[in-house]
Amino acid sequence: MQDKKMIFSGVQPSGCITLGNYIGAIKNWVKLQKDYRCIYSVVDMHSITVRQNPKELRARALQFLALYMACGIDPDESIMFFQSHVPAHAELSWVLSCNTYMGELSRMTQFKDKSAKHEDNINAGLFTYPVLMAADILLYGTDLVPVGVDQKQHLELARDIAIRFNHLYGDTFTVPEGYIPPVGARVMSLQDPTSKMSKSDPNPNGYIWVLDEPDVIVKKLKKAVTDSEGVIEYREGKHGVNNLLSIYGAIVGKTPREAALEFEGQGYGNLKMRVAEAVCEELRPVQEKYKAISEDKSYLESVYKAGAEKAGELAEKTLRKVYDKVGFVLR
Ligand code: ATP
Ligand code: LTN
Repeated sequence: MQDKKMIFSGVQPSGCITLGNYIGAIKNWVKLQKDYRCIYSVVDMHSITVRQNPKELRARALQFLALYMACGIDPDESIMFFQSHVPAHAELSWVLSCNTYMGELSRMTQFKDKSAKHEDNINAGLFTYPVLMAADILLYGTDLVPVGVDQKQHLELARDIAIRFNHLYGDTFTVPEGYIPPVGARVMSLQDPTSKMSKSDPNPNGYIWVLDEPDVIVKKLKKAVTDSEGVIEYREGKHGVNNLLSIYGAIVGKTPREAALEFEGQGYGNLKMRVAEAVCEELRPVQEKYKAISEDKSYLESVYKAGAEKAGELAEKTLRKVYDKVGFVLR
């Protein structure tokens, strides 16, 4: 067990878990949990970089935990916890922020995108968000971080911070690698297939929620924006069709090009229906499991409490090492 490499990843409870989160991240978390020591967090501290309704945030965080399990994360195999339950995340984040440059953070595209979207609330947390993410990863000696392609830049920053710290203070952190899936690393919005499917999209037709009922999934996919060519091909410029082929491919285990061959000569209506069927089929067991798990509040509590305890122990060890290295008097 101790020889296995470490994995850390998380999703922020800032909306509903979408098909993008599922295909780009969580589906791979499940695959990896047999061969790695995995830690999967509901990163609630990240989500308050955007204003949240406190009551809804609490309910959503619990829902996320239940959904992680419904998607197949097994609490006997992987550690699951709420980020806010392990104080070492905030503590390490402070030390790392003193080793991160303003210039580096200013280059982050997510900061630029989110500050444009939330002009009334460009808070310091939104700016230092990637430092907290680096702390999440570096606390656990993480080797591999399974994420969608939008997180590549943050991951590179986490690597740079680790390398810099190791250079300044001596070998302390494992330098993590990203694990980005070959298909489905960037599921696009169904309404605007040039931008990524996002759980905080104000238009629910842009995303599929993993708990959407089958008829809603069919409706959203029927409305998906395509093009006027009427030809099913995977190629540059066909954003809508490419997206549908990628979603289908990620689910059935084909490349989008292979999927395109399967639908050659058929119409968009048929493609949309086949994608809808595949998505419904994939999500049906998740939805059934979710129903059972979410009703069992004491089970959920036992999972997140045990998770925080195990994660806390590992995190505390790293934090102590870091405090020692930077010259704090040890307790
Ligand atoms: P928000 O809209 O609030 O920024 P989000 O939907 O982008 O949220 P995150 O919590 O930022 O979701 O991401 C969680 C994980 O899901 C990350 O690994 C991220 O890379 C992945 N992910 C998010 N959206 C997509 C997408 N459209 N396609 C593939 N992976 C995605
Ligand atoms: N920033 C990520 C969520 C996240 C994360 C992490 C992912 C926070 N901490 C650590 C991987 C590892 C996002 O998807 N927006």
